[in-house]
Amino acid sequence: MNASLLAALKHRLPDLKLSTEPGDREHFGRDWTRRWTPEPLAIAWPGSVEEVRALVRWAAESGVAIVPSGGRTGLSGGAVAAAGELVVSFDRMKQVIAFNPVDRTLTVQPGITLQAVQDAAREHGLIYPVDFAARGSCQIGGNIATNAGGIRVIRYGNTRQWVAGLKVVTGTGELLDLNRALVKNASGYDLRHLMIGSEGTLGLIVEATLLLTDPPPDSNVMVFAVPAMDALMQVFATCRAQLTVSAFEFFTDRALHHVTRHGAQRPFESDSPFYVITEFDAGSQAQQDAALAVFERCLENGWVTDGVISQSEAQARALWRLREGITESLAPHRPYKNDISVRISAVPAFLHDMQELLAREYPHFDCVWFGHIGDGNLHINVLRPEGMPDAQFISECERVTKLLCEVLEKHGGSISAEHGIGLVKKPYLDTVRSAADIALMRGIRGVLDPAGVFNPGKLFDSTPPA
Ligand code: 2HG
Ligand code: ZN
Repeated sequence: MNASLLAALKHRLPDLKLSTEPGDREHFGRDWTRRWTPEPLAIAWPGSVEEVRALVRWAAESGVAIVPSGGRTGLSGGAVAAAGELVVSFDRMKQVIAFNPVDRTLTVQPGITLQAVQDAAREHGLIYPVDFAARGSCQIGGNIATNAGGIRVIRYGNTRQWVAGLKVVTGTGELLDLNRALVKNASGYDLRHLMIGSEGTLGLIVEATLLLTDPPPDSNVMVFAVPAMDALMQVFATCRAQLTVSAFEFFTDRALHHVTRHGAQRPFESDSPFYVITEFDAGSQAQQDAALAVFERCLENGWVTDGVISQSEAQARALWRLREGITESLAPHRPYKNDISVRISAVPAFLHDMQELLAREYPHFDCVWFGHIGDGNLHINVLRPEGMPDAQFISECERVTKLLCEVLEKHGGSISAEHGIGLVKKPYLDTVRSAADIALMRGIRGVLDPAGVFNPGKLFDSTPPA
């Protein structure tokens, strides 16, 4: 069956680069979730928009599912191919197509890494401000498909804010040119925004025009030791009132424990239950003085017990490593990940309920908290206790995630802030989206992808549960 399908594909598209090598199937069939066994039919590397269109038409006619593949750094199983799908990788489509200095846009192919986009923007004296630790491996097509967030959302917003135009191939092989990078465009539904965050279920992004902006003034980084959970938001309010903040992140002593064992330098001699890291404009003496004043104010009020301000770019990078290195340092424990959000104003009450829930339900588990607290977005990683079988660990975590959904419901939050729903959070989608919402999403998916080719089984099932 597989052999005849692939023979038919090769016959239709003789120049398409394809592989069924076990190493490729293993590599391209999974993302960072590592929960599913990769079982793709094959990997395809189209080299042009026309090849993508032809490939999609063939898949729709042949009933073959497609898993769009970016850098596969996702944490929700959105890029997993565990059911005989054809993985479509954009590794061969990674060029900068154009830079427009007047529009201040960069037009790129989907397979370009975030790092390469940032570098290309800098070559023109501008920045692409979306940023996160996976920048070297993740691809812009995947960033857009998941509306990726990251560490500077507090200042610059999510990926959505930076997408001026998109070209997308739908499930019938049609090519849509969405918004034409216009600043103003009041000509009906903005389908570009429907594509952003659709997790590869509505179309394949084959080109994106990204907005760029001016680089910020020089910045500094401060890390504070915070003695109590309640003080976190006091520190945040003080920083935000006095400084131009571009990042405000937190992590706990457990996160520090893991990241320092993984090579990061301890910031302070003594321990603290919480830490925050903030990046702020420090181009002028007045801005630097303001940072010192923030530190003193927080110290006087007992909101922080220690602090360090970067004195060089190298030190800023070393401090960032404390936060950016956490995910990698936890990876050997194959954690169960939660990526949740509440409104910023709900963070203090939510933190209390969460702490209480986790202490009650996971007394013997190592739960590591960190994240973008300035955006109301927390990452809670539950580490797999040594020796606990996979199935037991997952079912234990899923039981607690159901309880977590109740807490989220109470505080009006979301089960996914920036990682997407994919396969991992699919069972909980209906706790944060209404039945009417999901029915509408299902309808939209059916219109754009009538044969159900794109990422079936991800986000929600194409037919409602009986
Ligand atoms: C981060 O903020 C990423 O570092 C990964 O979103 C979060 O590993 C995680 O849970
Ligand atoms: Zn994050």
